[in-house]
Amino acid sequence: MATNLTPQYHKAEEEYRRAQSTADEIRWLEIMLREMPKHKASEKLQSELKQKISRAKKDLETERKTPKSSTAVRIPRQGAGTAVLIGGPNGGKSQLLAALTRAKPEIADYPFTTRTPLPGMMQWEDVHVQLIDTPPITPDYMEPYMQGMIRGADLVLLVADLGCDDGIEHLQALLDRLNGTKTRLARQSSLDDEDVGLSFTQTLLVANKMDLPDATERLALLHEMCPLDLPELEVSATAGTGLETLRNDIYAALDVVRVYTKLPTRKTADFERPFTMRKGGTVLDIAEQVHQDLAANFKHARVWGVGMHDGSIAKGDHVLHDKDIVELHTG
Ligand SMILES: Nc1nc2c(ncn2[C@@H]2O[C@H](COP(=O)(O)OP(=O)(O)O)[C@@H](O)[C@H]2O)c(=O)[nH]1
Ligand SMILES: [Mg+2]
Repeated sequence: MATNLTPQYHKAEEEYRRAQSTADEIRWLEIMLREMPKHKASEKLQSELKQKISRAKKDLETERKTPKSSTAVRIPRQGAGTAVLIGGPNGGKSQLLAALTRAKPEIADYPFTTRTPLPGMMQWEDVHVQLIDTPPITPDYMEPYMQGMIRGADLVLLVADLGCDDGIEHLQALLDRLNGTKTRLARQSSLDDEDVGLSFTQTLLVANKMDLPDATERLALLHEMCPLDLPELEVSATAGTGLETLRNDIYAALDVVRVYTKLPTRKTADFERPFTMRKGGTVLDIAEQVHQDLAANFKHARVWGVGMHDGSIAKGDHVLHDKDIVELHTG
């Protein structure tokens, strides 16, 4: 793209992708338009954005005329990122949450044991990732809040049940169900350029119950019956196989770096509580996380880590790396 888009624009675009209501969509689209540099090269983008805003406003009007009961279920984001477990009934979503976190979901071999979303925190080295267990998606029913949960997540763990012959059918039904919405699964999170509100969330296919007989044959059949362009991992939630790799893959998919902060008055950094942010994030992004005032009054930082001589001075736009140590100075 020839247009130079600001970091604020990209942030607004990311929020727009996660938007869970039409009103939210409009809000972020308007910020994107405001942040867009106004010159010849961006005219096309500007007019596209204006069209999206006017279409979204029409949608909002229609929604207001046909009010639905409130459907949003919001679980506050916590940790380095959020991964949502979804799947048909009995695939082992709750078992996976129990195996990867300290949460204690109800696990049973009959459908709809899980009725409300349940979060748990998964540890990865010295950081935590939020996992959310959810009720099943079936041809007859999908909880109205599921779309918002998927859109808002950093990662979806699509759980396939390879322990029984119905597993493939369940998976196909779930995909059909989602294909009827503006919330879809894909290799990478993105927004559709043309279709307003069509949002893709990065997904990992978790082939579960690989300990059971015929699971391998069923997986081959799954590939044949519903070819998915998704990275995939074979696990057994009960036997524990593949779970270490799953942990690593979940963390890696978040694409974050850890940064430790150090007070100027202290000799060592606070290694207990790393801050995390998307790869490519800067010293100023960390300052904002630590405290608004710190970002507002930021003068410079000293950085220990990749490409920096110990404690050398860095500006706000210095890009940080995993395990860098930052000392923030205000003026
Ligand atoms: N053999 C085997 N059984 C599993 C595995 N994961 C889950 N289960 C069993 O499958 C049933 C459904 O599990 P649950 O986690 O409640 O499924 P959910 O409906 O997707 O949450 C329970 O009886 C689990 O013990 C697995 O990897 N192998
Ligand atoms: Mg469950």
